[in-house]
Amino acid sequence: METRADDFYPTRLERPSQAFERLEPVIHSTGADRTQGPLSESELAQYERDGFLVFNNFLDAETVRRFQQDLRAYERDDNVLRSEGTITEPGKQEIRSIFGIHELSPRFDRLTRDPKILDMVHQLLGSDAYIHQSRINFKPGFHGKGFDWHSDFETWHAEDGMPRMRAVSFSIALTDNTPFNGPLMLVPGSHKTFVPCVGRTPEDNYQSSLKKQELGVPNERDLGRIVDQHGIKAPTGPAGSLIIFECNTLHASNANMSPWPRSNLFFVYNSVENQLEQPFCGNKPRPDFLGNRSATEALQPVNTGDLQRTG
Ligand code: 6CS
Ligand code: FE
Repeated sequence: METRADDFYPTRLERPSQAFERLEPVIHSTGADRTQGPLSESELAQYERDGFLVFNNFLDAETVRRFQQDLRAYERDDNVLRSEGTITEPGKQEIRSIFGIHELSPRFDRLTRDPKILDMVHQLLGSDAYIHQSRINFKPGFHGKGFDWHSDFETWHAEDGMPRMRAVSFSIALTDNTPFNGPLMLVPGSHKTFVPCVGRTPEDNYQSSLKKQELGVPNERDLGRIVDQHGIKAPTGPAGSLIIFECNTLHASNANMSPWPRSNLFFVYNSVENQLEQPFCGNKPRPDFLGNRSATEALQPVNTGDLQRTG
C-alpha cells in the first residue's frame, strides 16, 4: 500500500522499517498555559522525560466505592454484556473490557469533565480536548489475560486516523493494583521514539485485536533494544490511584494469576486540533466507541460534586 503524503508515521508496513524520533513535543503547551495548571514544573519535566506520571490516592475511598458499585452493576446487566463495546476474555464469558464507558455512566462522564483533570489535560495537550475513547479493563482474577507490548498511538494512527501525537490517557485504578494481579507496565522514555510495525491490517481487525493484539506489536528485536535501554516500570497502588501516560508510551500488562481483579478505568483525551482523519492503514474507520468521531467539541469542566480528590 502506498504511504499517504500526510502520513507522518507510516506503520503496518510490508517490510520492517527503522524506528525514528517523534515529530511533536511531548508537552504541547508553552508559557502561562504550561505553568498555570495543576501539574508542577517538576511533574511536567518528569512526564516529558518518562512519558507517564503516577498519583497514588488520586480519588478518595468513597468515590472509588461508588465506581466499584457501577462496575458490579455492569457485570450483571444483560444490555451491557450484549453491547458491541463489551469484549470478553478469549474463550471465556468473563468481561475483558467495556468500551464507551463515559457514554454508559453519568458518573464516569462527569469524571472526564472534572475541572482539575481538564486543567491537567490542557497543560499537556496545549489545547481544548475531547474524549477519543474510554474503557474499563476488568482483568478478572485467575482469568484476566494480558495485553501485549504496544503504543496506543500506533493503533490510533493506523486504525483511527489520528494524525499526530497529541493525545493522553488517564488510567484510574478501580481495584488495588499489586505486583500480583497484572499491573500496567510502562517503558519510561519510549514515548520519544515511533516504532513502525509490520503487517497488513485486515478490515474489522478490532474484532480480534481487543481480545489479543497481533498487529501493532513491535518486533522482539526492537522491543529488546528499547527495554534494555529504558527498563520497565510497573506502578502499583491502591484503588483510586491515577496513571497519566502519553499516547506513544510503550506499555503492556501480564495475565492476572492472582484471585484479585485488576480493574482499571481508562479515558483518552485527544486535542481538538488533532481530529481523526481517514485511517492511515487504508481501512474504513472503526466504530465510534473505539475512535470517537461524533462528539469532538471541546469538553467543558463540570463540578463533579461526588468526586472528592485527595491527590
Ligand atoms: O485498539 C485500541 O484502541 C485499544 N487497544 C489497546 C491494546 N490499547 C488501546 C486501546 O484500548
Ligand atoms: Fe493500550
